[in-house]
This record gives sequence, C-alpha cells and structure tokens, in this order.
Amino acid sequence: MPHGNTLPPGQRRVKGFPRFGTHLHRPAPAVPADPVIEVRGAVTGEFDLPLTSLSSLPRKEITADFHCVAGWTATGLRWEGVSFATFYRALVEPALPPGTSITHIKCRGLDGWEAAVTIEDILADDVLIAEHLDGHPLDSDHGAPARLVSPSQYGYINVKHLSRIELLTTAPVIAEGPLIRSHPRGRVWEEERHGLLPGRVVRPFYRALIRPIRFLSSLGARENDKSTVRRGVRDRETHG
Ligand SMILES: Nc1nc2c(c(=O)[nH]1)N[C@H]1C(S)=C(S)[C@@H](COP(=O)(O)O)O[C@H]1N2
Ligand SMILES: [Mo]
Repeated sequence: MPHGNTLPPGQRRVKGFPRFGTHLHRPAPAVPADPVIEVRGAVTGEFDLPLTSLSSLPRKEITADFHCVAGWTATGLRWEGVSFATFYRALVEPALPPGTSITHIKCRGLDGWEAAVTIEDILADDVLIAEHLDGHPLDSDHGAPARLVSPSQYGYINVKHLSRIELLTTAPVIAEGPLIRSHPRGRVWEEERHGLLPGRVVRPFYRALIRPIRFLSSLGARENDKSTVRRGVRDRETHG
C-alpha cells in the first residue's frame, strides 16, 4: 500500500464495517434466483451476463480500507472476486463496435443506486467485482450478491448489489443539486468529496450525517430485521 497505515485526509477510523447508504432504513433488495449483470449502452447488442460467468475468470483478492465520503473509514477488509478490468476485457469489450471509445461506466445496484465511474478509474488495478468479504459470501448489508469495490474512491462509487453496467461514450449529465453534488471521481487521497466545493470545506457537514445515516441503515440491517424475528416467532408458534 502506497500510503502505509495513514488514513486519507479528513477520514476517521470506525470499528467494524457499518451498513451505510441512501437505502437508509430500507432492507436490502432481494437477490434474484439467477442474478445477472445487465450490459447496456454502447454495445452492439445489449445482453445479460449471469453472475456465474464470473467463475470462468481468475479470482483476485485484495485487503483494503473502505472510505465513506461522510468521513468514516473501515480498515483491513479482505475482498475476493474478479478484477473489474479482467471482467471488462474478457466479457464486455468484445461486444463493443470497433472504434468505440468508452469514457464512463455507469454502475447500478438492485436498489436503484447508481454511480458513473470514469473508464480510467474503473480499470485501475485495485477495482473488483467482489463476491466475498473476509472469507464469507457477501451478505445483504454489504451488497449481495456482488458489489463494485474501488478502495481508492469513496464509498458512493462502490455500488452494492451490482446488477447493471451501462457503457457511455460521453460524461453523464449530473442530476444532483449544487449543495449535494458528488464529485465525479471521488478519489479519497485527493479528497474529492464534492463536485463544486473543496473536500475540507464540506467535512463538518458530511460528518454530521454519519450518526443519523448509520442509525437508519442499521434498522434495515440483517441482525435488526424485526420482521424476520417476528416471522421466526410466528413459525415456531404455528409449528409447535
Ligand atoms: N446499491 C447501493 N450501493 C451503495 C449505496 C447504496 O445506498 N446502495 N451507498 C453507498 C455509500 S454512500 C457507501 S458509504 C457504501 C456503504 O457500503 P456498506 O453498506 O457496505 O458499508 O455503499 C455505497 N454503495
Ligand atoms: Mo458513503
């Protein structure tokens, strides 16, 4: 690791790895029986890649810290899956019309979350489509069945429940307002927190969001899923 044990500017270490995201209290989306990654955009014909097709590719493992743009960092996570670049070169690039120049890939999760990543950033060595975390299949809190992992970029680029990639030949139009405007690259060491304002200026505002979002996100987490607990009790009652 080029940066040793230090954290990127403005980040603070947290214990463990919290569930966090704009899903807030909502539970994770259901994983389809045969999950696919839909390949859309500038390809000759759009197609769906079964997630099982990743098993034909070499596996890759990385250990990295995870940095949320709000300011928390989870350290020492061991991700396993396939390198995004390997996936792209083997299964996606052959479907591009000759001469097509892809500038961005918009990644989307089953819950509708989207992040557009520049082709340069997404083909970097440390970017994975991860299916395992710390030796276990990815759970619903952290992006089952597979997620994008790009440790050099803030969490919002690290799309959970990855279900679609859209190949773009120009930069996407930004739909967010001026106050909340994610930086189009979100590189952690450059502190690219915001699209218009310097990262260190927005630190205190973003940091204030950590507690409420963490709390809400935990309500939809696996262990806190009250409906599951209640269902379990009911099942025990009916079945003696
Ligand atoms: N599908 C999806 N991916 C997402 C999000 C989300 O709400 N939905 N939130 C992002 C944000 S802001 C962060 S910090 C990380 C949090 O990942 P974790 O819940 O595994 O900690 O997921 C990112 N990817
Ligand atoms: Mo985040």
